Amino acid sequence: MDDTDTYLLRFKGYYFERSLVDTDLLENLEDFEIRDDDVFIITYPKSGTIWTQQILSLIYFEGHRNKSENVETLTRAPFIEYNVRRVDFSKRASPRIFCSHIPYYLAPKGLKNKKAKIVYVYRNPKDVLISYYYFTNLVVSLQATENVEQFMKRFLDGKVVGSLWFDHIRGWYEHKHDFNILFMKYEDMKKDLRSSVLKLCSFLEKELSEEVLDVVVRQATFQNMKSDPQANYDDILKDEIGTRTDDGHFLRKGTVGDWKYHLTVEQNERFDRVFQRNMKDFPLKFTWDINEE
Ligand code: PPS
Repeated sequence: MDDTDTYLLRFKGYYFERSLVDTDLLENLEDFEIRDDDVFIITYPKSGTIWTQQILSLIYFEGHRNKSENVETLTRAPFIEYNVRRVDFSKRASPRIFCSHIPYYLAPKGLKNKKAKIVYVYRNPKDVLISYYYFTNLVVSLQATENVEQFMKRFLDGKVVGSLWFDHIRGWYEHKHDFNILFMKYEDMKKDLRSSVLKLCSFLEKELSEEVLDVVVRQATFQNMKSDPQANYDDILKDEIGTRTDDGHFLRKGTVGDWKYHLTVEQNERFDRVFQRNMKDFPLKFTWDINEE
């Protein structure tokens, strides 16, 4: 473990959130016991993690859909590295859903037998940047910055939880053949949630009736999640993570292209140059604007 930062903990070249990370788990991550029917949601921060947690919780658990069980998505689909509730994962019933921001090279080796499934959700990095800027200013466990410029420098230096966005997505994509992995794009989910849920169901080998599918789609919209205490993380934010102000939310805006209201022309061009340098020849295409085809 490297001790260089108040907010960040560097482990094997990757930054974790210091105050929340389970360091024992990190040391033993490679040997974390994987079951064949485990499902992992893997993301770079601010790319649609809690949205996907909610979708999978709705797909898998009837008690989540009809709210007969009062269980939050974080309990249905806990982070492995941020096990804030100190759950004994080995005692969880199957199928287990987990989520994580880990890079491909820290993945438990049991994921490489390609039985357990991974859903990797990605989002255009300019929206990630803006979402992350607001989030780091909101939660006490992350370092605040004075303006977008300051945060953008950190982000492009990879001096944030999740390290460099470019490395995260490239790493997982270029090693996709080592895993049983589906790539989902945030903007596609936004554009057509129903088709995205169907795509997920097909990968997860879950067949839902039309009525159940309707319920999943309805309960996974931004508006419904925002007002749903089971899904919106508001209590977790307030009681377990801690915020600097009272008016911030995990579910902030949930749109595509918010970066246009925040980046100056110069910042945008600078971002584009770094993006081109890092992502040229990268096969996945990104959606920067909701009006794009
Ligand atoms: S975290 O902290 O890494 O777990 O954050 P993460 O959940 O990955 O990302 C948070 C952003 O996802 C948006 N979000 C949604 N967008 C559209 N529809 C739904 N249902 C939804 N749920 C969460 C959330 O609003 C954050 O994006 P911003 O742009 O900040 O609003």
